[in-house]
Amino acid sequence: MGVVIDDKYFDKLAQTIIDGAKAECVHLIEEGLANGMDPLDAVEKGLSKGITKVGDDFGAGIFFLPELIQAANAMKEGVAILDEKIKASGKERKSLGKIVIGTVKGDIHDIGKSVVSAVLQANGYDVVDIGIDVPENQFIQAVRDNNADVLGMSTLLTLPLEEMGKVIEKMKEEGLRDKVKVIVGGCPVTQEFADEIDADAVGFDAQDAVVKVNRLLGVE
Ligand code: B1M
Repeated sequence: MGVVIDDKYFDKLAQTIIDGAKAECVHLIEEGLANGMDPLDAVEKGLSKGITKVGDDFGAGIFFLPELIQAANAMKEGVAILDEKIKASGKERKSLGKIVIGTVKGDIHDIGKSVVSAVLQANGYDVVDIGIDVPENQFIQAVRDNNADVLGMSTLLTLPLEEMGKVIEKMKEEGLRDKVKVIVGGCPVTQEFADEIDADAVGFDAQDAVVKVNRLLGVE
């Protein structure tokens, strides 16, 4: 009998992240994909649920840094396989626009940003992912070098939030702000904060990022 991809299957996937069980995580992903599992569902209904629980337990002092790192390693390995599938699921078509994306200076979280990159790519955008801990000048340089339509900035940490505002101010000084749309995202980013720093949009998850970018660029 074939494997059934249902909520129970996604719960099992989530549990591999909580357990930091990389090999089991990869096994379940490969088995799921072979049985028709949607790769974005696997991220959102499976892996993300697991890592959110780990994050909550870490915040509550139940889990410590070694467990967080082990869970993140399992998550990263799983997401890498799924990102490739998500990108490949995009239909071949003319690029809808160019997006430079990165995680701001002071922050090394890259999983969410990578998922957002993959989903934007699958939806027809040309994405230049410039990585993590990206300083202001590197964002500006990448926007210029790539003639970007949109700049995307991510952070999961409260302290580096101010970096997003600094990049936007720099864009204004360099005469880039009117030419390039800006979307920000990550768990501490709110609509109020986006308005405050003069960003054009906030993405609350990967699919929402696509909706917002489509809207910013007038894509139907
Ligand atoms: Co860190 N961490 N972490 N961590 N970590 C959080 C963010 C935290 C909330 C955990 C907690 O305390 N409960 C907390 C932040 C507290 C705060 O500042 N408010 C925290 C902390 C404190 C830290 C350290 C400081 C811990 C320490 O060293 N003492 C340290 C930071 C070091 C640094 O960056 N300078 C640290 C380190 C790490 C690891 C390296 C172990 C690992 C990251 C591994 C990696 O990325 N390669 C890690 C992890 C895994 C987490 C949690 C558990 C999960 C993050 C994740 O990958 N989520 C996280 C708790 C949590 O989020 N619940 C936590 C899954 C991912 C798919 O979702 O990233 O939210 P997410 O992305 C989503 C949306 O936010 C949105 O779409 C994505 C897809 O749906 N989105 C965008 C994100 N960016 C977007 C951009 C957009 C649009 C949408 O447009 C451009």
